[in-house]
Order: sequence, then structure tokens, then C-alpha cells
Amino acid sequence: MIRTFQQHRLRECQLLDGLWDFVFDKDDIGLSEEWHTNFPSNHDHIPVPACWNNELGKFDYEGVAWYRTWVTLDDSSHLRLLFHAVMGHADVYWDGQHLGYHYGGFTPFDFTIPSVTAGVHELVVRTDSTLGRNTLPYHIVDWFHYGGIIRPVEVQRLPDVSIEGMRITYDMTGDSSADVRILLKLRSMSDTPVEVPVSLYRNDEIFQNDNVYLPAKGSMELVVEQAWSNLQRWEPEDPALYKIRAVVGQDDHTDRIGFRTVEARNKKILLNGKELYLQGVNRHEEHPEWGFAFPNKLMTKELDIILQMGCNTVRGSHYPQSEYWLDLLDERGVLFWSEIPIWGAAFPAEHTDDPLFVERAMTMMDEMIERDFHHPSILFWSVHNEIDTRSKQAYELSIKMTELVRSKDPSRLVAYATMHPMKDICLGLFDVIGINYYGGWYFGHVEFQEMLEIFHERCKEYGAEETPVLMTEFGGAGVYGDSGWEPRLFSEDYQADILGKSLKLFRSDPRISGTYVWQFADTRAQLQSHLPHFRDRARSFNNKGLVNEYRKPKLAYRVVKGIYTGHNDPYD
Ligand code: GCB
Repeated sequence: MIRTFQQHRLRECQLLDGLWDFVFDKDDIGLSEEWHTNFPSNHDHIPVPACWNNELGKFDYEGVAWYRTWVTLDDSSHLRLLFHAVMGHADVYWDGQHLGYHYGGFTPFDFTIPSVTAGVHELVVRTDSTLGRNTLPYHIVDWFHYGGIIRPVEVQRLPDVSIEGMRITYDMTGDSSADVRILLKLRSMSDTPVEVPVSLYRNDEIFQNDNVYLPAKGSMELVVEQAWSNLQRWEPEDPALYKIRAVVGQDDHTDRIGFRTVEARNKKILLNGKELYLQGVNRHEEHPEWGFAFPNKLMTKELDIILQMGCNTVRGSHYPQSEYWLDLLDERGVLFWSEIPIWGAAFPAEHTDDPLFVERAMTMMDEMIERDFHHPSILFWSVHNEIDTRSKQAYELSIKMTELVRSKDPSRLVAYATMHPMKDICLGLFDVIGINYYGGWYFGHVEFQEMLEIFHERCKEYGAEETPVLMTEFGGAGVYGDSGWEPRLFSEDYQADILGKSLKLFRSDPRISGTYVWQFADTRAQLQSHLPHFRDRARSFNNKGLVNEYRKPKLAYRVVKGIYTGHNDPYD
């Protein structure tokens, strides 16, 4: 696994990142010409991970593309082939055989290939980034939809008995004590029954030692329950982390957790029982030079800028962000709002119940929670953004999604972001309500009192009067460098003015528990053909960033920093 934190004696793995053979398939003829066994000889090359748009300068291409690499194995073994993220549809072929298919974009998927012989093997991937009516996101969307294998690919060698999964859950029983439960999913690929030793460690201390028996080619679940004391809680100021390691026979897996509680009570969000006011920004994991294949070293820099600004939280708009990013947040005590790309500003209500769309959404949610369950930084699983929550279809989708999330993870809060606060019929279904409100930009001025009064009345009607409310989006565009004149649309001054006034209003209302500015950095906007109705994407960017796309601060950055840090607040 590719993580920031130090791991020892991990399962042997080979990173397949590097230059792969690559070919676009504009007319989608690769399948009929069987490129999986007959890869075109006039191919190009591309780095993996990367987005083809940036690497090959193809910003106008959305569609099918094929990748190929060769995997050399010194001896025979069982393999797990793991893709950390491929945009859209992915069909994977190993030595000409179809291994499987995955639809998604930001979540990992893997295939197990038992008994692979030593030698050189051909790995081919057909990807398709095309957006449509039942993709996630839907084809009308306000960010550039890059294509390609955007995160690492690795091959892990599996011993006969392997750890398929580890799930650590706990209930805090006191300030520094918890009932902890560790579930290990084990799988045997051996032809005969086997007995293997199992050891579990907390940091480097062993706390369980046992032997287990697995039937031939069988699997089993092992549950260990213990009461732990002398624990240090994960707090933003002091984010204590614990490494939990399982050694099973020859397999070795480490994960990392933090002990903390999250609750929503009386309109407040409580972390470790203490009220929390959230000061945040929305972050796309996107960069004009790298697209979605955001380099790890830039993430550290990005987080520094966000923290210097006085933020204690980030909203991962609008899709699952990389594990590396989440590791950084865990280590630096930053809280995270995590969501999947059900992005609905232009999404017709009647489309929300398309069965294929719903199935894909549920799968992506499930995969995100599976992957990220152990990160203490994540407080919220958010199920959709700005769909038509006045509609019956959105209500039904919300029920399905919230049920799924609660059944998988009752330890966190289920959230969403609404653009219809005064007419929303889904208010009662969630633990946290996010409001996206662009007063002063898309309509009227920054005033929001009237909206808020109607919204709160409606919350009462829907049994949500106790539900915490966060302002999950607000702001306006300011083109970097356009400053020094009067505050008019698109100038840095106008943007700074909107944000300063909005923050002042929101922060003075005790019924609001936090704010996420839209947005941290300017982001490339979608192909114009997808967004005929967005008039304001100057330079083909969404210019509402506090910093520009190269992370250079605008006036608004300084204003928000002043307010969030409490120093040099120009609006005081
Ligand atoms: C929104 C969306 C966000 C957009 C933003 C904007 O409400 O949730 O994805 O980019 O507005 O800039 O209009």
C-alpha cells in the first residue's frame, strides 16, 4: 500500500508506476479489433499515474483510451493487482484474459490472480472517461473531467494465506479507555487445510498471539475484542495515532487509527464531547499541470497554506480524495468532509432514480467508506451535493444512501449539501445539513437572514431543528491579478468583499456551526460543451479560489485568513 506513514515488513509489492504504452481509441474500435491481445504497434507512451489531458496536451478528449505494461515475476506466486484509481470505466486484461471491470474514478479496486508463473506478463487496461446521464459525476458538471489512470498501480505478492481485510472499531468507555474490536478477514489459496500463527500489535507491542485453521481454498473471519486503557485521544491540537499491525503466517498488514468520538447534538458538532466550530475551505484535488494525479509533495505544501489560513477542516469537494491526503490530515489533526460526486446543480430530479446511476453511487460510497474507514480525520460522509432536494426522487435516493452509510459506519455523521434550503424535503434525513449559498454572486447581495429564518422554520417542520448546519459553499469569482480598481464583478476586491461580509454574517449566527469557503484554489472548468449555461468561467477556470490555480494568494485569501486566525481582520 502506498501511504505516508512508515510501515514495516509489509507484504511484498511491486509498483507498476512508470511509462506505459498508450493509445487513444476515439472511434472505440479497440474491442472489436481485440487490442487486449493485439495492442496497436503505433502507440504512444504515458506516465502512470497521470492524466492524459495534461501529459499529452489533449484537453478536448473525453473517451476511450488503452494502456499496456509488462510485469516481470521472478518466481510463481499468487498476485493481487491493485488499481488505486482509474477514471470512469476500466476493463483489465492479464495475458489477454479479461480479469474484470470496474466503474468509478476515485476509489481503488483489485483482482486476485492465483498461481501466476514466473516470467513476463502483459497487463492491458481499457479506460473510458465518457460522462453521460448515469455516470458519477453526471455529464453536466462544474469541474474539468480529466481521464486516465490517475493514481498508482501495484502488484502485491500474496502468500498462501493472506489478510483480505482488517476492520478496527471501538467504543470509548472513558476519557482514555475503549472497547476495541479487530476483525480480520483471512483467505487461503492452499490446496490443503492449513494452520497459521496470528499476531496482533498495537504500535510495536504484541497484544494477541494465536493459531488459526483455514480449510483448503477457504476463508474465515477472526474477531479479537479487548478493553484498552491509557489511550490518548486524537485531538486536532494533538492528533495521537496508533498503528495496528496483523501478522498472519507470512502476510503482514498495518493500518492506523485514532481514538475520538463525533456527535451531533443540539445544533452543535462535538468532537470528543467538546463543541467544535468549523473553519474550512472546499478543496478539489486538482492542479492545472497534473489534473487529478495530484503529486504528493504538493499536498504537503497545500495543507501548509490551508493551515496557515487558520482552517481546522477541509471539504473534499466533490469526490474521494487520495489516501496520501487523508494520511496528512490524520497526522496534522485536520477534520475532513468526504463525499462522492453526486453533483446536481443541473441534474434533473427525474434522473435521480435511474437504477444504474443509483447502483454506481452506492458502490462508490461503499468503496470510499471501505477504503477510508480508519482515518480519524474524517467526520462526515456526505452523500450528495445540490441535487434537487425538493423532489421525491432525491428523497428516496437520500434514504438509500443514508441507510447504506449508517449500516457501514455508525460512528460518523451523515451529511449533504443543499441549494434549496427553503424548499428542501430531505432535511430530516441527515445528521448534518450543509447549505450552499451564493448571495452576492449568483443572485442578490450577501444578506441571508430571511433565507435562514424560513430554513429554520422548515427544519422544525421536518424534525431537524436540532441538526447542525454548516455553510458548505459561498463566495464569488475573483480573477487573480485583477485588483486595485473599484470592487466590480470578477475583481479580487469584489470577491474579498463577498467573502468578508458572508463570513461575518454566518459567524454571528449561533445556529451555524461552521463555514467552508468556496473554494481553496481556482480549478479548471469543464469542456464548454458540457456547460453552456455557465457564463462566468473566465479563462475556462472556476475563479472562486482564495488562491489561484498555482496556489498564489488573492486578496480574499488574506481576508479569510484574517477572520479565521483572528488577526488583522480587515472587516473588524
Ligand atoms: C456550486 C457547486 C460547485 C460549483 C460552485 C460554483 O454550488 O457545488 O461545485 O463549482 O457552485 O462555483 O458555482
